[in-house]
Amino acid sequence: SSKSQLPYSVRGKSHPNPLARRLFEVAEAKKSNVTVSADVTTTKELLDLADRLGPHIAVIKTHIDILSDFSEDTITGLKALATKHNFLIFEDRKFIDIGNTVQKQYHNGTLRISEWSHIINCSVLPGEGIVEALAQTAQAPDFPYGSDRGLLILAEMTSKGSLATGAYTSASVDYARKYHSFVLGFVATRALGEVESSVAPAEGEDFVVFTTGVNLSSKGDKLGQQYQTPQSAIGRGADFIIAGRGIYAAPDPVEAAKQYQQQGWEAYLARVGG
Ligand code: 5BU
Repeated sequence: SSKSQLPYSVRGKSHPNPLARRLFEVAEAKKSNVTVSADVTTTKELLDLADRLGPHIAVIKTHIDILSDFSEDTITGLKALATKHNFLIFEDRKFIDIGNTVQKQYHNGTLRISEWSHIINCSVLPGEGIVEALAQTAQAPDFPYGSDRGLLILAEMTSKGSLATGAYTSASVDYARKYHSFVLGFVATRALGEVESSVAPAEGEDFVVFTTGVNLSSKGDKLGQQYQTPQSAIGRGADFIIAGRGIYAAPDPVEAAKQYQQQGWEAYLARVGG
């Protein structure tokens, strides 16, 4: 956004969304804009990774449905570590269905995502109703988990041949603007301020951009993933960089997390001129 030249501390103070304020505060306090994509398959590995990497990350991104042993202990453990290390939790569930179904997938159900995940994401392929439905659930007067919940719209994807482009990406911006009290921003490969939208921006609009597919040592994988470096992602407008295998599959994940933290932070400082 046009705000991407401003320090996180400034954006955090003026942001209308309480969860965005918290996100910027966490980044500033820990000097980290790293989200680790903790794509491991057991609760023990997930909690172990979260505890070891916790000091170096702003957000942990989960795919909770890839765990072979998801249980109450997964939730309790994750929540405790998020408090211990002051990071936020982002379940990369990519909701993509009619409003009535996504409300049930988000709230209660087997995975109880609304109970423990601060940030969720959705595709706007189904149209505006998906955003409306998720906002309605999280902003209901009797929603039990308070106001620290927010949505990222999946505006672009990093995989080869992604169809999340053009009119799809424009609609992502439209719905973000229309539901800006719940939408924190986007998962995208760049800032989307210039994307054509049929909805006018609110005064002081400041969407947060998360960019996946960040890796320091690889250009991609054999299944179509395409990588860029922290410098490149942040230069294109990422506020938070998301790295998975680059960190958790490194010989020493803690050292790798520190490296992404340092490079991500330096690229951010260079962007804000500090
Ligand atoms: P990797 O190991 O850094 O390639 O993992 C990338 C993670 O980000 C993984 O959890 C994907 O599901 C996720 N991802 C992505 O790679 N590209 C996208 O466009 C989106 C999510 Br959205």
